Amino acid sequence: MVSWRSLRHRPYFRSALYSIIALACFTFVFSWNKLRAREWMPFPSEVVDETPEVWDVSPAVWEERAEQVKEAFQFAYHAYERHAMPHDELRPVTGGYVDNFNGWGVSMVDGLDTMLLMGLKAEYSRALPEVQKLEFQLAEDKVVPYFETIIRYLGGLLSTYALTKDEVLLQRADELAEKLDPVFSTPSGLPLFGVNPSTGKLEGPEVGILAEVASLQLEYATLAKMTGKQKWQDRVNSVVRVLSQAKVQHTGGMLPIGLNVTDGQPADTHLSAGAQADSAHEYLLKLYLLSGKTDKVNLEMYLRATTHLITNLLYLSPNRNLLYVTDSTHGTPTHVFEHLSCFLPGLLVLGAKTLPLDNLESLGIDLNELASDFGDAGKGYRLLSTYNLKDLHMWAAEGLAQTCYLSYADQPTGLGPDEMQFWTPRSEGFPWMDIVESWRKSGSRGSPPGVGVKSPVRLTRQQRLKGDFKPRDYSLRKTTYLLRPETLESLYLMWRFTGDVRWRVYGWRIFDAIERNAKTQYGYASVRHVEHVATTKLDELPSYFFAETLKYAYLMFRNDDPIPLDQWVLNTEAHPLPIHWTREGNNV
Ligand code: DMJ
Repeated sequence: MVSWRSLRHRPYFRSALYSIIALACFTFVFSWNKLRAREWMPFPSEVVDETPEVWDVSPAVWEERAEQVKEAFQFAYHAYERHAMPHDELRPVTGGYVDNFNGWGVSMVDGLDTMLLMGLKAEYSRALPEVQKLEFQLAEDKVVPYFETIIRYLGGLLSTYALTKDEVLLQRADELAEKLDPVFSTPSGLPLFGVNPSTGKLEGPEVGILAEVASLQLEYATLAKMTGKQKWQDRVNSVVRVLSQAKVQHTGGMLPIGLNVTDGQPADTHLSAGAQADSAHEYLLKLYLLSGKTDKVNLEMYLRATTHLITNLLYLSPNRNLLYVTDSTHGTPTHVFEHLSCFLPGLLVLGAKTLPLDNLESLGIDLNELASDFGDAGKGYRLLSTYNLKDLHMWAAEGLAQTCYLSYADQPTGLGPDEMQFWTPRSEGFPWMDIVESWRKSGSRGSPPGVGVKSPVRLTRQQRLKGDFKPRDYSLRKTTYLLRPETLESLYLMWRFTGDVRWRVYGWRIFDAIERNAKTQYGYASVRHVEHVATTKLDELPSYFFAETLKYAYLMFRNDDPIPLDQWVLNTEAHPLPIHWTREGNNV
């Protein structure tokens, strides 16, 4: 046996021991520095510089930025083609794939129109034969999630058909709608959660989710126009009829999240602009626009939803006066602000710039009459009818877009969290309209409350460790950045409609933060914690990154406007659908 005493005097053993100690010291110092870097990494200087000169860059620079977005698309999409196609999504950390939306190649179909807008003809030509092969089959024990399939697959096929007139796209769209059609076999005509396209087996609860049962109308109205089939328009009409007959007096005219698919009536009082509700509100305005501004039923529902939302779900934070939108149950707000809700400023600016909100009489609409049988729940309508509604919607859009941007700029990574919990020193919070009212009564001096340029606030390491969120007015409820598009979507719409370069610059900073913090060997990945600069990447690259996130960034930085918003309506997955459909027009 060799003893420790004899071993430690042997020269080779000593050098091995010294090497191990050196290696351990190095590893310790390296990890310590990495840990410290997590907290102390300096902010990129551009994030804090708010001087107009920084905003004022030449058109050539914007063109170059659009090119960078296109390169980002190519980088990730080529990796998807190499490692994941024809499966659904690429795993951007390991280079694997996942089938989470039926296994029909959702990233490809969701990304088709973005390729075309970016002029990526080679990628499009490689994708088209794959579309040709689609059969929409599924194992017998599974069901297609109807809503996600409509907004991603059907939306993607229809918009791409509108841009190219490649017949195979319309054929596939029509086949897909046929295979999913059994979902409408409910007494109300609202769709069920899912169906097996081969067997017709249905699945879904009695109480459906608002966003899932009421976000198909744009796609089906377009399919009806393109195929000439009345059947698809009938599907739209049933859903619109149910929504317009739902008893919403107790919820101030806003549809709650739970809708019973048998009788079409509200099943709860949970009101939200975020998860499970978002696109249902969005489609009310967009259906009016898609109809060439003739469909008054949807317009009136939009006015009701936004009136209740503005008077009951918008709040100001106590220190920074950040405007945010929250959800509520039985009228009690949670003060949670979701990334998903950041589509709302974009929707409000779209409405404010396309509707005669300051002259609703020209359309024969009286805001008060929309709530004539609401009793006390109608008081918000009476208040808003004393305002210039166009101004009010614009203020809300501007304040919310600023908060959505700050939710990114406040973080060391420059990426925004999935959910924030706003802090309020009194349980009822600070309803925005109360403060707007006081501001008006005291002479409307300065910017309206919550509106205007605000600086980011970074917590110190000490504050973060202590959980002291008061300087920022919120804590992070979900720390992930899931490559979501909503903030870029709103910044794009704010920029297109106001021409204020500030929104475009904010968009550029967000894209830059994605580039710096979410890029992997194979593409871009969701990020686990937006406060950790040495980011931990999650092995997921959702298809909406191709359909929406990169599309909005690209359209915002391009100097021309290939999708003019008086001719196109974007579905909730950013697929452009033509307002005036002709087989001959609309090509890019
Ligand atoms: C997208 O799939 C759609 O925008 C949908 O309406 C909700 N959000 C996701 C992306 O965050």
